[in-house]
Amino acid sequence: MKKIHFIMLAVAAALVVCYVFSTKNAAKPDDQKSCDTTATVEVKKVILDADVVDCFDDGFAMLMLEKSPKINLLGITTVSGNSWSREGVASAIYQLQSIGSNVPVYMGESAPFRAGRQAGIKKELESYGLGGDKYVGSFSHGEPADWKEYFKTTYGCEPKMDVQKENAVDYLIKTIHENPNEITIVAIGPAMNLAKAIQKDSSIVPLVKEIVFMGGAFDVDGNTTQNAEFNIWFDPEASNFVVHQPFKKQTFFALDVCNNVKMNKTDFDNFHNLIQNENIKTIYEKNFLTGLFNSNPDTTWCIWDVLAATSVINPELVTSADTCAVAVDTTFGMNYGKTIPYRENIPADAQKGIIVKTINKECLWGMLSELMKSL
Ligand SMILES: [Ca+2]
Repeated sequence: MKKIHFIMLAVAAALVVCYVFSTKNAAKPDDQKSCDTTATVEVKKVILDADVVDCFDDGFAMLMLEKSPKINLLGITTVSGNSWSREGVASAIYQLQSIGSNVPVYMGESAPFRAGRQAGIKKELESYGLGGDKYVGSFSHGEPADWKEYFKTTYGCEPKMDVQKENAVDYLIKTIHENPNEITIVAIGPAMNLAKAIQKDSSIVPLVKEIVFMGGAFDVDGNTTQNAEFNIWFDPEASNFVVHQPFKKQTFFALDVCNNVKMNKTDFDNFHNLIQNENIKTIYEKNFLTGLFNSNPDTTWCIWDVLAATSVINPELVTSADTCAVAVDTTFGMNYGKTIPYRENIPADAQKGIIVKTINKECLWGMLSELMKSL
């Protein structure tokens, strides 16, 4: 009898496994068919650490990871950068609930490590910026006192889910320990959450499978100051601390590759036509890119974070990369936030980083089109 019970139990378990597997794959279309030759689907566990905004570029990076059958998106941790951390919570929750997702959202760090940064930002840019009134992300305005009020004001409705009670730093530590050597961190905002988590518990570093950054400008000019890219510039101290950690693998989608993958008005309009989801379509239309392309149809725009997300989903997207030791200049001045590639005379404490140089653009645009259709 016991043997029969065991066989019945085993058959039932196998059926459940088959059902779960087939349901997951049936629910999510194969969004990389055109450029994916991998026969076996390895489902990666991912935490997305982001300064979330609606649509391009963080928003679509998040939606791509959520929709991909190759990714198990465990959670979103918000951090200030493009948006304040509280604004990012609202944006993430709105976009996720719009596609029927309940991926949990954890509120993260607001302030960069250097005290008084926001108060002195005007003077800083006058001294070290590119000239004129340049983009400073959330430094341009005050942080809302309450994410729910911001949500209601911004989207005109109530959020369908709450932010998690646990903060982003503790969530990162707990989840990495619970999934040793399995977590890929996709870090597409400033590095405060990661730096704080490592400061609190450095034993998580060797347990991370891989960390993938959108950030830096290694062998090209910056986009916020002459030498610094925005994500790194927002908190150079946090970034420098994080890139010096002995991760198994750290990969950078820096301006070196992002500058060469630009969206034009035709791309933007094509994506607009593909989106069926009304909520996503509305925020897509409200995105500043609509005004930008309408006023200047010949302009082009980078899609930074989307490169990191698509390449985590499909690593074959990367067609060339350079490996060298990396660091961030934390000297307050012209080079504050500059990412440094060391190819000789390498400092003893510097870690290796993979700096992506080129990607398969055709494949990337195909993945984006598939995402728009699937929303
Ligand atoms: Ca970002």
